[in-house]
Formats: sequence, structure tokens, C-alpha cells
Amino acid sequence: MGIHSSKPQRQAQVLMLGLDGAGKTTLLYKLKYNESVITVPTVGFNVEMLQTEEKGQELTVWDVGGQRRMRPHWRHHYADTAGLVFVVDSCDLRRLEEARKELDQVLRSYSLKKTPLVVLANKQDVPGALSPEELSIKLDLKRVCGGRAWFVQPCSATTGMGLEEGFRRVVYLLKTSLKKTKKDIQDSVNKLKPKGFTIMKSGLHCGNG
Ligand code: G3D
Ligand code: MG
Repeated sequence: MGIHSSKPQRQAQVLMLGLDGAGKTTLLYKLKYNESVITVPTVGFNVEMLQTEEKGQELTVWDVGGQRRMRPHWRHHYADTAGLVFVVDSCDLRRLEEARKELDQVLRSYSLKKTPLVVLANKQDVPGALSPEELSIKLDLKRVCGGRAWFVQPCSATTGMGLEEGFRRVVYLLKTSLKKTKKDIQDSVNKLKPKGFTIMKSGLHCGNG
């Protein structure tokens, strides 16, 4: 991931949202260039193409500023969005409720009704970070995700842990019909590369409606 292909076969637009400070810009550039960048609050957006291992599938990832004044602009990106990534700072307990409300609001949009969602439980390198299971409860994912495929991926934008798995998961959900069972999702996770086993260690937090 992160390398441009000369002949992309397929392209999908992924919208990456989350509160300011969640780590969106850091993780985008870690994935793209494997570099740790010093970020400033994103005003407007960053957009990068990511090449995946999935038969030339290319993702255009939009990292839209998460500051309060930027959030009303999120909806301008909904129409063309095939997959949604919501990044959460797993250590910022104080703002989890704010994150939950924003996610709930985003998912209520008619344009995103069936759009699959991957929640990136970021900053897992920090001691005390909430686990994916704790986050799915705090964000009330089973309820707010109704009718869509979703998955929670633990990651760290600083170390790179879990980032590729998270975006591989996006590709998988884009291609998987909602009728697929949890068992199918579990089987596919088992087939992921060894790095993906971190998902298994902490349990599988996903749903299909
Ligand atoms: P945003 O784009 O979602 O607003 P940024 O968030 O990417 O700008 O990151 C906000 C701050 O969180 C940055 O620190 C960044 O280095 C830090 N950060 C991002 N991801 C991680 C992570 O996985 N682990 C840790 N420990 N820190 C992370 P500063 O100090 O520049 O504000
Ligand atoms: Mg940013």
C-alpha cells in the first residue's frame, strides 16, 4: 500500500473523518510514505491515492479537517463516498462522547445509508488506550451502524501498526455484500497476513447490519 500504480484498474473514494487530533493526517502520511510527519490542524482537506494489494484496487482517501468549524463541510464529500473511515483517539476519554455524537450524525445521512464503515481505534501505542471492544461499546456501534457492514481496527499512526489492515478491511467491506455473515468476516480475517493477527488477539468487533 502507498505505491502509485501506473495502471489502476479500479478506484474507490474513501472518506476519512474523526475529531481533530484523532490522528487522521498522521496516519494518512504514514501509510502513503511510511514517514512520521509533523502535522498542523488540517484546514480544508488532504487527499492521497493508496494502491492496495487487491488486484489494482486504488483508494482515493480524503482526510477532511475535524475541527468543529470544519465539520459542517464533511457532508459535501458524502455523495461520492464508497467507504467511510472514522478515526478515534482511543486515549481521549474526555472527547469520546463528542466523537460518538459526530459519528452518529454522519451515519444518519441518507447518502451514507449503506456505506461500510471502518473505525480506526488509533493511538494504541499509548498506555491506557481503550481496546476495540471498549470503543465499540462507548461509540454504541451496534446501534448507530444499523444496516451497514462495519469493523473496528486497532492501530497506531505513529508506529504504523494496524494501518494497512484497516484499509485492507475497507477494501474487503466494499466488496462484501451485507448478506455475508459474521463467520465470513471472521474467516477472511484469519486469512490476513500475520500482522493482521492483532485483530484476532483483541477479538473481532464487526457487524453486518
Ligand atoms: P488529525 O489530522 O486527526 O487532526 P493529527 O490529527 O494527525 O494532526 O494528529 C494529532 C496529534 O496526535 C499529533 O501530535 C500526532 O503526532 C498525534 N498522533 C497521531 N496518531 C498518533 C498515534 O497513533 N500515537 C500517538 N502517540 N500519537 C499520535 P501533536 O503533538 O503534533 O499534536
Ligand atoms: Mg489533520
